[in-house]
Amino acid sequence: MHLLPFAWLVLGCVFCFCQAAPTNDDDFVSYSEFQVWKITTRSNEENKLVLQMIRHYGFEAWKDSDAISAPIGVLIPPPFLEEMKLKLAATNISYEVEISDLQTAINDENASVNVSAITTKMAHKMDWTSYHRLDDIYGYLKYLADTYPKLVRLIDIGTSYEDRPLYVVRISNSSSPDTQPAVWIDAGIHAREWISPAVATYILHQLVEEPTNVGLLLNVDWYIMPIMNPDGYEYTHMKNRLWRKTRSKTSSKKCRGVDANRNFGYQWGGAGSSRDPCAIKFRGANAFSEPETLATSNFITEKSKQIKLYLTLHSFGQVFLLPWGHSVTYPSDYDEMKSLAKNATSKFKRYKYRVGNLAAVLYRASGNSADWAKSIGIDYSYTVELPAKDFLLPASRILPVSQDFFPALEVFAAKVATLKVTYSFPA
Ligand code: 0X9
Ligand code: ZN
Repeated sequence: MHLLPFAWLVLGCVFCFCQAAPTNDDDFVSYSEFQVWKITTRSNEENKLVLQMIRHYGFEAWKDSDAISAPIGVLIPPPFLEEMKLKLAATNISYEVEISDLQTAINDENASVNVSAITTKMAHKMDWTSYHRLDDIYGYLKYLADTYPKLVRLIDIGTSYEDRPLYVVRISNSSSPDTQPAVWIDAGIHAREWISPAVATYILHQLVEEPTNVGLLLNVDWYIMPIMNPDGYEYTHMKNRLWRKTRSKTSSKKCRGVDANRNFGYQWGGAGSSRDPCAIKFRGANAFSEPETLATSNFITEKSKQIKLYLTLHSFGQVFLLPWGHSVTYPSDYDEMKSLAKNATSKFKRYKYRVGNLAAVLYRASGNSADWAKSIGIDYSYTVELPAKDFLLPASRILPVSQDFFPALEVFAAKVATLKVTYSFPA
C-alpha cells in the first residue's frame, strides 16, 4: 500500500531527526518515489536556509558532520520534489540526487534473500550474502552454542518490549571463564542499520568456526550481542525499512519508540537528544526506560571488571567515534584511546575510516551507549559507523565490509590481553 505521503510528516520535529511516522503503525511503509538528496552549502547563510527548509517541511535529514561544508542528506517525499528543486534553484544552492527512488534501492538491497530457502535442511540458515530475519540470526546463535559447547555460551539477558529474548554470546576457551579480560561488541541498537548485526554475526562466525583465529581467544573472552533492539529490527523487515528506534509505547498515542542510543544513563537528557516522543532522537521518559538498554547495561555493569573494551556497531559514515559524545570534551586518556583506534583502522584495506571525537566529528549525542560504557570505567570505548549509503547497503557488500573490518579485532584483542582483571573481595 502506498501511504499518503503527507501522513509521514511529523510536524514540529527538530532538525535532523524526525522518525517517519505513518498514521497507522501496522501499515507497510513504501518509499516509492522518495528521493535522497545530498545538499552542499557554501556559507553559514546557505546552511541556515537549508536547515530552515528541512525543519519547515519536517523532512528527515542525515548529516555526516556539524561542519558547515559537509553535505546534508535529505529524504524528500514525492510531493515536495518539485518545490524543493525550485527553492534550491532560486537560492543557487547545489545538490545532487543520491537515490532517485528509495523503494527501488530498498528492494535491491536484499535481492538475494531467498537463497536461505535452499538451505532449509542445514543446521542453520545464516550466511553473509543476504540480510537475515531475527529467527535466522537467533537460530545461528543457538547452533553455535549447541555445536561448540566448550567455547560458546548463549546468555539470555532479558526480554525486549515485545517479548523477544535478548541474547549475549560469550566466547571463551579458558577453563575458568569470567576471569579473563574481555571485549564487548554490540550491534543493532538502531534498527535500520542492517550492516551492523551482519558484521557482528560474521565476527561470531570467525571467532568460533574459523580455527585460524584461535589466537584471538588466547587470554581474552568475548561478549557479543548481535541485536540489541530486536523489535525494531523485525519492524524494519516487515513494515518500515527506515525505522530506527525501539518499539515501546510512549506518552504520545501516535508515536512509538525510543532512540536506544540516547537512553543510556550517563548525561541522559542533554544536548543532541529530544524529549519529543515523535522525534527520531527521543531519549525516553527516563534513562534506561527501555527493557533493551536496561538489560544490556545491567549485564555489562555486572561484568565491568572484566570488560576492558566496548565496541558498538552502527552505520553509516566510516568513522570510529570516541567519547565524549554529550559535549565537545575529551577524557583524560583520549590520546591513548585514539592511538589504539588508529592502530585498528590501519588494518583496513578497502574501506577507510576516520577516527575522532564524536561531538567534534559528528554531532552531540547525550545518553549514547559508548559514553555510558566509558563512564562506568571501561577505558576503551568506541562507536563504529560502518559503511553504507543512507543506511542501505546491498547484501553483496556484507562480506567485503565484514572481511575488511575483522582484522581490527586482532589489534583490540592484543591490547585487551595485556590488561589485568582485578577483583576486590569482601574482607
Ligand atoms: O546518532 C547516533 O546515535 C550515532 N549515529 S547513527 O547515524 N548510527 O545514528 C552516533 C552516536 C555516537 N555515539 C558515541 N560516540 N558514543
Ligand atoms: Zn546508529
